[in-house]
Amino acid sequence: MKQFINGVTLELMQGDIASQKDITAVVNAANAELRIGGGVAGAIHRAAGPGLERECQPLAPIRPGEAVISGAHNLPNKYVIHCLGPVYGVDKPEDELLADCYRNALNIAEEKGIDSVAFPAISTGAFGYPMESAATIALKTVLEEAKKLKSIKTIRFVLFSKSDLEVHAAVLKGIAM
Ligand code: AR6
Repeated sequence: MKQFINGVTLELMQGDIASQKDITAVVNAANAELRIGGGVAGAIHRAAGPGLERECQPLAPIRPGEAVISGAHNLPNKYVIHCLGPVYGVDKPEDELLADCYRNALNIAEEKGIDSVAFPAISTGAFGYPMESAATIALKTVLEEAKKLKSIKTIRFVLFSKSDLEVHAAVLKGIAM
């Protein structure tokens, strides 16, 4: 599914965030320590190799809502943007902290002149954020930010399961109407 806003293409697809060959910066659903973990962080660090963790150590720890950028090492991308999502029910206000992740990631990408960014569904795995609420925040934030973007031309959401993709597609349709 694709949508065009202000010269930016917003794409929703099912897939693995660690194998987005045509994307300049992939976003990591990180832990505060920027270490290898499970889920997205595990997939990204395994594909990138140990150099990614080494490069990230001076940047850690990060706070919920914060984003930092590193090289992509053995990933097929140029950069990784690491975002710490809120733990649902713990880090408050969780809706604002989740929106901050998307906003801060896009701002960092703009500062670097990056043309394409791929996001996973931050906080919806180990951190327990309900998929539909998280999708609404993520997509609304990205649509709002898209109006101001200059260098970014493609924003892709890479969702792990078919049902996660369907939830995002339904939410996007609801927002776009
Ligand atoms: N590609 C795309 N999406 C994925 C992938 C993948 N390879 N693997 C999982 N997902 P999570 P969080 C989906 O747990 O909730 C880690 O251990 C997954 O189904 O990766 O922000 C870190 O070390 C879910 O929908 O991130 C942190 O401690 C979404 O990506 C903590 O988990 C996010 O799941 C971060 O938790």
